[in-house]
Amino acid sequence: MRQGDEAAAPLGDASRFRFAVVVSRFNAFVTDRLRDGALAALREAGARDEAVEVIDVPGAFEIPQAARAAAETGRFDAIVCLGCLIRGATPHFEYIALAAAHGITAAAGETGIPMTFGVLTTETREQALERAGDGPDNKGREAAAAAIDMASLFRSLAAPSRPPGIRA
Ligand code: INI
Repeated sequence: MRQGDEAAAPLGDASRFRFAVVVSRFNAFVTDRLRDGALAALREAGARDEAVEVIDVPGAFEIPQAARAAAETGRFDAIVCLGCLIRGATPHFEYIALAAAHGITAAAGETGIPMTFGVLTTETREQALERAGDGPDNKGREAAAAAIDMASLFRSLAAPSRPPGIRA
């Protein structure tokens, strides 16, 4: 079974965590839908409304800067990064896509706050919209689900005593 064929994986418990959702306004006809998918997943997983903060940035290039600044506040357990690059309309597609991916990776590594990647890179508008629909394949939802899992993992890794044995 390929990823994306199955029904939505069950969401973890988000009730004990705080999240930032960093959203690029560029291609907002897609990123609004990614944001809505992410917020719906967090709510469904039990996150309190006051524990979720949406941070808008102009474009995907600015996502890592805002994600890093959010992480440095110490207010968040995980950060969901959402954006959309469409190759046909973007001569410097590769530069921005790489800057976003590398920047988010570096920001997560250097701040110690998990960040998840919901930045679409597609050839066409249609492909982007397919990944931002109402169903389980919404990439904003997927990024939120990963953020819940990572927040939970980091909380358990930070716990002073952990039972011995192999973790799945
Ligand atoms: N930003 C995006 O998020 N997606 C795009 O497709 C895009 N295009 O087409 O250029 C884009 N550009 C803006 C960029 O991210 C910065 O906001 C801009 O260069 C200012 O720093």
